Amino acid sequence: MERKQTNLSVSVDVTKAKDFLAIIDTVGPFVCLIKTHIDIIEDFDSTVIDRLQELSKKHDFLIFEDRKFADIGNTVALQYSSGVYKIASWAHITNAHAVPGPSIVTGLASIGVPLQRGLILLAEMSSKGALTTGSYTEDAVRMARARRDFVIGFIAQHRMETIGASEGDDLADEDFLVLAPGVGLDAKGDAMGQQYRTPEEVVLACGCDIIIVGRGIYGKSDQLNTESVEEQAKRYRSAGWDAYKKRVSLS
Ligand code: 5BU
Repeated sequence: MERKQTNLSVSVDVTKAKDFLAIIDTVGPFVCLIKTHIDIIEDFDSTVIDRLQELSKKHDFLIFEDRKFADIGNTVALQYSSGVYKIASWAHITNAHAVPGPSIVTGLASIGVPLQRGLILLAEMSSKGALTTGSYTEDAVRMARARRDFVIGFIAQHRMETIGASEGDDLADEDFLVLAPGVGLDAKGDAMGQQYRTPEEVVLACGCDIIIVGRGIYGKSDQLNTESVEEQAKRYRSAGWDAYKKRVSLS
């Protein structure tokens, strides 16, 4: 983030490998992180991963597969390491629901720690009516604190620092990343329950670190317009980074 002066992560939710790679090559210079849903690519084969890894080196960004694991430890270890996608072999970061309890982190860590991967826990979701509130969020934060060798942060809508802390907990050196999806400068939501807030609200008012932006950058049209993608990436990058600089100058 510091090296490239950006806290923008682009979520590349398109179904054709060609569009997927074209968007990443276009936004690459402006992001710290590319977020993928690799299972929505219709013409997937292993060359897509080779190319994605090349782009990660070319543009200096990390890869985050938004897999949202949610099963028992043994199953998630298999899903993370094996199958068609072999996520652990290429995704620097992945994420998991807290719903199965600490065993999901144990299962994923058995694969991810030896590969120096990082895990994000879902503490709060952006969708309307999400059940990730109150004691659920607190327990997700406690699960993260218990595995700081592997859990590097949260998907959340607010800073999580003091949430779920008990008296006597030493939080002084705690520095979890907070990644916020549901970010848009032009729309307030979509027709399927997504809710958008601006980078200013998310980063400055609520203390999140990284903004995750999908359709705000590449729109919905079938025709990819790389000029407009580049323009939007620059726009979100400066909105996100300005809000971040303001926040750190206040703290
Ligand atoms: P959008 O096009 O900016 O709405 O895409 C948001 C992306 O973030 C999309 O890939 C979702 O799967 C992802 N997401 C989210 O929107 N909200 C959440 O709480 C989580 C992930 Br977790």
